Amino acid sequence: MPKADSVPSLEFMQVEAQGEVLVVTLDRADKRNALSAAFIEEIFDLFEWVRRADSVRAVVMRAEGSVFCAGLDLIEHHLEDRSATDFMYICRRWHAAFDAIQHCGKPVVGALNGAVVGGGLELASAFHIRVADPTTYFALPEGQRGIFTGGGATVRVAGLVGEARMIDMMLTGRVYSGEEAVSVGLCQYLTDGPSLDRAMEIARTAAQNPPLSNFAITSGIAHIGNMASADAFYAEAFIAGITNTQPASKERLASFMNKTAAKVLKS
Ligand code: 1HE
Repeated sequence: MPKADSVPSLEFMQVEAQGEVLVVTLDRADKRNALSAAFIEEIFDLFEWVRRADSVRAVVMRAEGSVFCAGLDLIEHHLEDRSATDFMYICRRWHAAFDAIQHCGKPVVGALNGAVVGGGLELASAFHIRVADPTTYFALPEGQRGIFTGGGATVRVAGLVGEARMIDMMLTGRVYSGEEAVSVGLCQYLTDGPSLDRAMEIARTAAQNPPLSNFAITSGIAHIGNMASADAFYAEAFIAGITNTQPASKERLASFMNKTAAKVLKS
């Protein structure tokens, strides 16, 4: 695979490298960052690039404006008057784009604010870590809109909150926020101030891990989750065989043996 050259040209996002952390900003605030078909293609292209960019060790995704992401561009969808086959193809592109995020090999941290709804939650559920602020709320309004999730929620959101909660969210439009959102698994962190500061801290911390370890953690666990236990144990051993014998792990283990490595202490 060729190394990454320049960042692909972007209409709906901005990117800025802050050291080893790439900050990606959803930049369609006038439409509440609704995801049009072209926006989804851009996400796919950007994360295919992230995967190859050695200079990027972690990603933070944030949004411009008061809403993280309002999901599917409902107006485009309505005006396009798509056939079932057309929309199946659109969903497959969403799956490809969000898979490109989840499996880019680098930790992706969401700095969330405002509504994270419908396809916006499908996007956020492809991140490895979600940080919410006091304005953040999560919902799946598909039932009310007379549609169904098509961007991977049946796998990723059900994986986070469980099938029963997801069905409730879709049938009733139930909204989760604050500590409740943390407790049901929609996000791992809730901040008093802007979620971006905490997301950057988390991304910088994760960026210090060896790239191969981060690749294994961000991709391996999700893949293993799809396997029967005997295969899962085998795959775990295989991943650990490669990761736990890498040069970067040998250096770190030597520094533990020499008592120069940090201990694991209660904070
Ligand atoms: C949009 C969209 C959109 C806003 N598609 N244009 N998603 C939803 O059901 C959520 C729909 N949106 C909302 O409920 C509200 O817009 C929000 C709560 C997110 C934000 O409210 P607010 O008052 O800040 O903004 P607004 O006045 O409603 O919208 C501002 C503009 O954004 C307006 O455009 P304008 O040209 O009239 O200024 C809106 O039309 C536009 N806008 N949301 C298109 N979603 C793969 S299947 C996935 C299935 C789903 O994602 S279902 C969930 C869809």
